[in-house]
Amino acid sequence: MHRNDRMIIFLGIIIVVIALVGAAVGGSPKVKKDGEDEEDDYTKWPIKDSDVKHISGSSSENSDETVIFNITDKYVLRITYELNWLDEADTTGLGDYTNQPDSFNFTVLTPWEEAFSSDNVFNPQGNAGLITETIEIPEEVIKDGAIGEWTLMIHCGECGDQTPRVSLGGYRDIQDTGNDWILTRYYEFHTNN
Ligand SMILES: [Ca+2]
Ligand SMILES: [Ca+2]
Repeated sequence: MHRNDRMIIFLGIIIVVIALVGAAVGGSPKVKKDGEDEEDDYTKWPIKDSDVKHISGSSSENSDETVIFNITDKYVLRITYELNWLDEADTTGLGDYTNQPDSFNFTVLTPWEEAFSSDNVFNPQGNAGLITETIEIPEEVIKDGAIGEWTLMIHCGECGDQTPRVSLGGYRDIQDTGNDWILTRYYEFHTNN
């Protein structure tokens, strides 16, 4: 073997050793460690309440409306959606009517494409209706799974008509064709800001 060949092999070995030492000391393993620290530490960060968002709308009897909320925060723990509606007042005057209850339900489609459906709820006669759904974010998607679009499908079901309190005089039901509503959203998340 020539002296030059030995020198080339020697330099080659030196380069490989430098590369291996460099990878062990710095480079990608260090970046991964930072990521792991953040994953471990977020549970120690304070829990903050998000702002409260309201969207109002209106539904016809037996129809669906879609509402989209966006989230940009990481480490969301749980998110709550509330649907409120107040059936129109009983009609008085020429006749005396009772406005029978209306019904609603809603389905939440998460950014990780899981669906949660509420019960179908009738408002108590003469009082506001309320449906509350709180979704706990699964641990495997807690880092950033809540980021993105949350789709709410609001279903207005049967709407009870205004019925005469006394059926004398030929009074007929007054049709109730739907209802206005307010959808509210808020959530809790860990943050170090
Ligand atoms: Ca009604
Ligand atoms: Ca109504």
